[in-house]
Amino acid sequence: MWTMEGLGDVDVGKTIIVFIGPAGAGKSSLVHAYSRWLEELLNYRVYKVNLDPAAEYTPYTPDFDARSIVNIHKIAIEYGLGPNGALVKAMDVLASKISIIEEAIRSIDLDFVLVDTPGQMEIFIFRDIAVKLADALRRISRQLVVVFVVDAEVIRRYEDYAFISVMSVAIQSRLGVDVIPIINKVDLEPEIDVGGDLISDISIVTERLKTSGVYGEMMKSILNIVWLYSKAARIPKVSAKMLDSMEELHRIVHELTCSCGDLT
Ligand SMILES: Nc1nc2c(ncn2[C@@H]2O[C@H](COP(=O)(O)OP(=O)(O)OP(=O)(O)O)[C@@H](O)[C@H]2O)c(=O)[nH]1
Ligand SMILES: [Mg+2]
Repeated sequence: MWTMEGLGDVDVGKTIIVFIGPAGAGKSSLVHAYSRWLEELLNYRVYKVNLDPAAEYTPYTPDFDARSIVNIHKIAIEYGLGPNGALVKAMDVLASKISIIEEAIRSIDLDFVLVDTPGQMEIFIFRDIAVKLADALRRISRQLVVVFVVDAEVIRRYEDYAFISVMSVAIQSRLGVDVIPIINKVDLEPEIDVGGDLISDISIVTERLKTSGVYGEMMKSILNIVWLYSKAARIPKVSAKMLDSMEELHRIVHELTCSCGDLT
């Protein structure tokens, strides 16, 4: 432990990775796959956090589980809410109990903490919980990144790549945390040729955008700004199912958290 001005005690040993992404993109599967890869291949000790109170099933066994402090079924009945309303309420209850989550993560002495978030990404990201969680995690460790998981089946055009790049930077600016976009389920789309290595040259992406006119110009301008500020200059293409390219994800996580820096 060491002290950094304004942040109090900061644990330099713990790397925290928060998985955010649209419903069904593979966040929980990635927490499972990446934790297994870290544990079995590199002998790291990994703490798994489930922050989805509505999860019926997780492929991994959570070490900390939001379902132990928020009961979404009780909330739905008590407040007379439907599934989305109950999840919004559950997220707000969770935000009010952030100190419990913070204390649980702070107190464990492990190498990695992987945090799984709810499928309804907008309910997480647009509520207080996301900002409070980022603040709490920053107090615990400065080795903190968000992985923004997108399904390979929705990345078909360079415009789609542009969209996820913009989303990543938007999440980065809301949470104040570096964001790594990743494309999951590449086993279903092995021929995908958008993203990956090509994006290390922004001009390739902007040249291949098909959108013309004012929206095309807007997209190019936005991409150039995004390029200036995005932290990860590559988008790893992985498969949680096949445990494919976990090392590529790990390399980018390491580059962003170790202050050693080559992101190109
Ligand atoms: N083919 C393939 N399927 C995958 C992969 N990763 C996840 N899946 C499948 O995609 C579905 C959704 O995966 P989850 O891990 O539950 O995704 P999630 O983002 O946690 O979903 P929610 O929390 O419900 O939003 C499941 O049926 C997974 O088995 C992958 O790399 N390849
Ligand atoms: Mg999930």
